[in-house]
Amino acid sequence: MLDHLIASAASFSGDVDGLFVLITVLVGVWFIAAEAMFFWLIFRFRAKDGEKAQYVTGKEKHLKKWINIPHALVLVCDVVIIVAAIRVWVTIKQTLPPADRTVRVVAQQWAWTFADPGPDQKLDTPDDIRTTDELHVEVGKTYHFLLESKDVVHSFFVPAFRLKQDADPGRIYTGWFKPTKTGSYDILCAEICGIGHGVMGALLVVDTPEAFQAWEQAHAAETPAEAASATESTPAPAAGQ
Ligand SMILES: [Cu+2]
Repeated sequence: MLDHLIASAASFSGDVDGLFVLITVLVGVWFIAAEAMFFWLIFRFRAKDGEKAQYVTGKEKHLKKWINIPHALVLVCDVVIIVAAIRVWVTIKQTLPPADRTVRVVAQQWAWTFADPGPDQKLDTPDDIRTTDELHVEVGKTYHFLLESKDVVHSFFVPAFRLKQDADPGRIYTGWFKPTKTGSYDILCAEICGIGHGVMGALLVVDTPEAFQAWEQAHAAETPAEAASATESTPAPAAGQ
């Protein structure tokens, strides 16, 4: 709905935009009504020659309705906003649709590192594809992310997905998203986390299935070699220790 301002690239980003528009319209209507009433009263009851000013307390019944009726209507609007907000919250935060793929997202001062499960689709295996400041995902697939922080509180923020989740050290948060539009989108840190907070950005690349497969093959090919050479250079623990 707001994708002419900022790309809307996840299955739930339209829900967040809908909520944003709903709140803006409801608050906007009341703002305009209140300001219009305010200026009309100023104009209508402005100082006039021969007319004495009067003090109106608003306590009389016929005046009180000007407070009570708008008050009740504003409360109805509040309930509408709360119900709509809870529905979106449940979709994004309380629901975990089955994953096609699970990635790990690690925040630290001041970078993002990612682990894609690689061809075997399992994390923490030798064919994992580890990247820094760039996450590749496939369009139309449901992803789970396991979000953690190595040091302080960060926040995983993908504006195009309308997704934001704090990362606290010592905890692993599981969340989800489903990219719906290919392209490159920003990943930002949305929690002040030190001097490098402002430059703690990364790129989220939503690939077509073909492009993702090509990326996976290219990187999975180089990762086991690196892993193998790393294993070779690590001295084997001495027997008995
Ligand atoms: Cu941060």
